[in-house]
Amino acid sequence: MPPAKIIIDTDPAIGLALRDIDDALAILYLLGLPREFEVLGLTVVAGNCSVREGVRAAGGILSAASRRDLPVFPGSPGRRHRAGTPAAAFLASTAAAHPGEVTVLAIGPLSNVAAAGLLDPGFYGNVSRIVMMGGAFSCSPFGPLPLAFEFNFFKDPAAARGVLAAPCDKVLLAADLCSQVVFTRREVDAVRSMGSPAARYLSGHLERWYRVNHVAPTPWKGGFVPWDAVAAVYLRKPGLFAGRLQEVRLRPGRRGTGALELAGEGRPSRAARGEAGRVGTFPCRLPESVDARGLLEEFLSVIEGSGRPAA
Ligand SMILES: [Ca+2]
Repeated sequence: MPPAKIIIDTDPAIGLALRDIDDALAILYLLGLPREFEVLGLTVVAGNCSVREGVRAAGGILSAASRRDLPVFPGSPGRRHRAGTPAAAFLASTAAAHPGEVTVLAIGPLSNVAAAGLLDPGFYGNVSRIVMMGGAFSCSPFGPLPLAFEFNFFKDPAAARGVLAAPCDKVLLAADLCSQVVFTRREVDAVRSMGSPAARYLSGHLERWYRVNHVAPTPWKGGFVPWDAVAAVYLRKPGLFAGRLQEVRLRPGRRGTGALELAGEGRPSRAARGEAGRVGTFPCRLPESVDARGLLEEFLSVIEGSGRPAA
């Protein structure tokens, strides 16, 4: 079988102080599997970093994987997703050139993906599916508050809504699911002991990010959540996840926070009733639990070979 075509839409911030490194983990994982995944290019969106910072970080990640041949396209600089970016044009034209074949792995705010949908009304019909990391049902990085929050959807709620409403197959890896996986001292040390180019590149970044999280008041103890890498592993090992197709919506009145709810959950608020026609519910495949140990082992086994020349 030929490798599956993928575009990774990303906000890679690795190398910037106190910023998450999870996009780099996801990208290096997939680039470590060239027989299974053909990464056609990276599209960069503002989120964890500016577009300019993200393009620079993407270059470093591709160098670590010996894949500087891959194109990187700058995309939307912020909340107002603009159709006229190189990233949106690449997403739309590539999907159109390979109808039904391209998976979009969206691991940043959804501005670029939404922009591609505006640029080409056929975009969502052309993609194979959109696998996105975003939204939260009850999870919050701010400790034990009853306040669901998720960064990717928070950064561009209009784009999130647009992509959730897209008429194509969608897989939603929400923060609640991803936070079942914690990258601990054990995994940091495992990467440090590896000799692959990807592992050597990641080792210092993992150590720093681990230490930042060790003192941060997050609800997950003993390490950090490798958010985007969870979504990347889903592409190869969906069997590690359990879930089903569900009707999802942005929580009425809280649409700017990335808070989600399942359709029919709870009693509709006055705001929800008033907005019923506009709030909408959207079918998404929704993994709800994951074999965290199996996922980490899978991730480590691929990183151990990532960036080595193909045999
Ligand atoms: Ca990201």
